Amino acid sequence: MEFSASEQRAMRRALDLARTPGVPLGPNPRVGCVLLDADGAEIAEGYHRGAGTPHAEAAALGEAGADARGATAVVTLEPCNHTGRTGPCAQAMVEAGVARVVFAQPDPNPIAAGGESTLRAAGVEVAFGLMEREARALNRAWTFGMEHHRPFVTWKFAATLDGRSAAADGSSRWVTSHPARVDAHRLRAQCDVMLVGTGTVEVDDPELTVRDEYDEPLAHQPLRAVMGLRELDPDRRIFNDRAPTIRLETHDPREALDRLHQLDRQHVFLEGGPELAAAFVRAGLVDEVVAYVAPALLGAGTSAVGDFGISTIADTLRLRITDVTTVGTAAEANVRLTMTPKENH
Ligand code: AOF
Ligand code: ZN
Repeated sequence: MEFSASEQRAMRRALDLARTPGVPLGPNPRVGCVLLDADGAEIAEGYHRGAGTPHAEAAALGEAGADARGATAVVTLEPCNHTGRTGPCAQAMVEAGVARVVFAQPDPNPIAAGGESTLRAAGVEVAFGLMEREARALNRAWTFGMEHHRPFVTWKFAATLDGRSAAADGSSRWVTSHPARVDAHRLRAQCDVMLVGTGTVEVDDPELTVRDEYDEPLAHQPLRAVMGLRELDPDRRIFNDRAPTIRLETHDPREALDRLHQLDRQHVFLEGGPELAAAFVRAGLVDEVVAYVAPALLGAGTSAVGDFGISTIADTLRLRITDVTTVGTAAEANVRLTMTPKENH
């Protein structure tokens, strides 16, 4: 499909708008929209500010008013076709007299999809696929959830060079450096649930809140979830009032993810311990691995992941590296490896 230079510029702007800091994550996607006049000049723009607020298209149409007649709408996501928390955007565009719609990503939400055909049926010209990769990346977890009917799972761990997350006596504070831990909090903040096993709650007593570099909790906290059947002391820090916490009383990762999906959660940050990680790996339910590796050796102690059923080298679970970054400097330098499970041939 053909896109003009002004449409390309507008899509870049729409992607930036969608990324506006402070927009709450999930359960809705991040969306941006720019309206252009017949000469390709910008008339109006809008972006989505979180569930229940107007969609990006509605915001832009509202700003444009009567000027929307004959305009080209450039949107990061296919305009919706449903009446949900707000009205259908495809219909609103038709009514406003929009002449052409360019969108990046087709809507993977079966309830909202169909905007393209509604627009075409009303005589609006439609083109899509412009910067689709960027748009999908912007709503990676949301898109994944729509397509797989479960949340995206990032398993994060911190380990020494020999893959250990705790010493032989159980002590684990700290394996990685302060900058690496601050970086992990930044990633936590991008998820909407942090998951640990009952064993980790008992042994490590993590608070599992998201904190800034001064160790102050952020205003918005993801949900905390504890998986497993063991009874837990209600005085554990994870049950404090700094963030909501739920219990997932199962040992089955699939069941836990189903439950989180029902709760509209899209991105699970799996934080340990080794048994929980092993259960997810064994079930094939890890979609991304983020490993913080410290240039340190323990020689004994608990490894980051427990036994998940591999006994011979030919069966090694191999991952593909998507990013390697050094976090911190000098004595505080650690390496962050981001990986995806490689399809076994
Ligand atoms: C958004 N913001 O800017 C656009 C969306 O929960 P609702 O009723 O507001 O509908 C959400 C669905 O609408 C969403 O899953 C997506 O398919 C579509 N488009 N959603 O939250 C927007 N354009
Ligand atoms: Zn809409």
